[in-house]
Amino acid sequence: MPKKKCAALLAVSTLAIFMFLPRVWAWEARGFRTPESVLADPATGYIYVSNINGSPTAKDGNGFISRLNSDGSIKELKFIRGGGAFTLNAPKGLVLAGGLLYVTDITHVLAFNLEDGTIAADINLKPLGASFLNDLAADAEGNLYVSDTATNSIFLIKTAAGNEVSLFIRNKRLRGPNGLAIHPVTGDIIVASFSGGRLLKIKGGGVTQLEVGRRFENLDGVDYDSEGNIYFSDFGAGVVYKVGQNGKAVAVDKRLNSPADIFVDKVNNILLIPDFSANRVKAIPLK
Ligand SMILES: [Ca+2]
Repeated sequence: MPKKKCAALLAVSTLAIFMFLPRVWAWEARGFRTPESVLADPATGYIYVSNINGSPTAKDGNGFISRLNSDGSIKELKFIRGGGAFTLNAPKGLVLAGGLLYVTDITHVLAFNLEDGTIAADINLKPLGASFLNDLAADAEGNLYVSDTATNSIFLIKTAAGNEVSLFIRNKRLRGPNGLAIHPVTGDIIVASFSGGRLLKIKGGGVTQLEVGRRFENLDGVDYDSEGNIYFSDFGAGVVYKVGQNGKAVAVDKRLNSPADIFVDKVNNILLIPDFSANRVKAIPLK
């Protein structure tokens, strides 16, 4: 084959390969300290990771939040850290609402400005009986739902009403409520039960089971993709599952130590997984 023709063919085939590759490659970021939760900001592409750094219950003042670029490279390992105006002990669940980054920290929920990481609010839920706050979910009205794994409770913070706090539900059937998500169609609150190993649904003040085939070990994170499929993590088993339209749970990644509060990045169509005891965050392109 003539050299020129060969080069042209090579160029065309290379282009074809790139056209059929997913837009975002799988990546793995390391160097975290007990990463619990992750989210990507659709406006900027930045990824935020909460680092407990030590025991999930220790009031040790050493927790921090990392900021990553969208390719998984670490921009600032300790973008937000305590000291001075506020304390971060064991930051866990993350959610964006009203342009702020909210994070749970044992008995408090703190809000931060995304640009510079400065504090915007420090909400104390201890007077309502909070003892082990875990995940957060936000609805379109700026209501934040906050799980308390230790007291089988979910608290409500109305950000549009000056961060007014109340008890949303306390029910033994929640069995260690951990991850929270809001159903994209029905608006029901979906709960990952850590002790019960089930996905649950809160509707009309009652708790029902979401049928996904079987009981799991210790469920932690839960989220939806843009097609309404559920993803959830089994912290105890080291597996992340997807539940498709047929209602069956299928493993997406089995090679994890302890996947915690996962996140579906709907802009880039990737699944972000904080692997708690492995001190890493994995990104997996979704099909
Ligand atoms: Ca800590």
